[in-house]
Amino acid sequence: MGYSVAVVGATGAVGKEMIKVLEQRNFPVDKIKLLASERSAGTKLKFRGEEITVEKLTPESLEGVEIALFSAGGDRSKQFAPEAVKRGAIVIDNSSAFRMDDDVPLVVPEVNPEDVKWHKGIIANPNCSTIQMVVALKPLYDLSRIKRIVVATYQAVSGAGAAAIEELKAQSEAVLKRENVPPPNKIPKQIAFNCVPQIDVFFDDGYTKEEHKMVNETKKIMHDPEIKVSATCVRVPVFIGHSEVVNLEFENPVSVEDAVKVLRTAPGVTVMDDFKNGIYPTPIDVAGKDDVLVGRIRKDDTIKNGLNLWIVGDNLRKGAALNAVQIAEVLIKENLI
Ligand code: A2P
Ligand code: 11C
Repeated sequence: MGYSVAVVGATGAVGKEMIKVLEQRNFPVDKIKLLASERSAGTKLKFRGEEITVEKLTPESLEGVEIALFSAGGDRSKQFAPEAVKRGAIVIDNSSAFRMDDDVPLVVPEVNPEDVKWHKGIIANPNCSTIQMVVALKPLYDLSRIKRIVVATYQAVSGAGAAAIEELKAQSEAVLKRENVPPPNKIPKQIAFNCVPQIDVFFDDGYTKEEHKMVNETKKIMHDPEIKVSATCVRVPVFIGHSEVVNLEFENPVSVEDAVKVLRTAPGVTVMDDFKNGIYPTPIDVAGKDDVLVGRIRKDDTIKNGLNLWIVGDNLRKGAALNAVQIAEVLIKENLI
């Protein structure tokens, strides 16, 4: 038996990946609805070889849907997720609209799958940079509580959506052809051949919204409000794959050997760490992969119980579409749908 599934934001960078992941994982879909804005209504996208017409997202378009995967931006989620729930759907929402609500679970299946049980219609999918970090940190946290995380990210443009991918392409072509570079639009400064230390808007404390998300979401997913997180988020000219430099301070000593050992068997993690042979992951290695790749695992001798790591994840896949579909799979496994 399958389910009636809707992908909301089906024409976007994450929405398209959701369709692909549903196909690739053979998710039990009986009926699929592909919803987007009026601009895309009438266009066709393929699902399992069949052409499906994209419909305009309206409250009525959500009628009969059992599982709704939302990735059409926070405003659409705020407006339409309650409409889907009212009509009997469970919403898995990739936006930041509900993530910090007390009655909405924020779930990464490798870390806190049990939280799906208390959902009240909406389950939030965390931010991509948070997801890949906690997938790699949970097995280490289980060795010894992590007291403090200092993270710097190197985030791909696809995190800012399909238009940002086009922005990097167009700007890069213009630079190489020595033409006028199209002005910044989705990314606040020129991203071609550049790095931009601003993702999303600034808050009054000088940190960006993306940095706040990494702090707050990590505490909620890890069930540890005391964990200290200091984040700096940077956009880099990469199409797919977020990278993170992560410095950890543990309560008790954790050796490099123990960290590698536990990460080698951790769900959703692949260790690529052999510096003597030049082995470590890069975004190109992770694009299209399900696992988070971890390398450069080494001791930080400047603090008590410190480790440094390099974590790379496909932001559209584990960072968004795959994690959302995995949440739906947990719901099915737990008979919650
Ligand atoms: P559309 O392609 O019709 O604009 P991305 O994150 O890659 O920019 O994608 C955003 C997704 O959200 C797209 O599928 C986009 O549809 C969808 N979207 C944007 N605005 C709306 C809206 N007002 N109603 C429904 N879907 C929307
Ligand atoms: C980026 N992490 O790379 C952002 C995109 O809260 O889901 C995801 C925003 C979010 O731009």
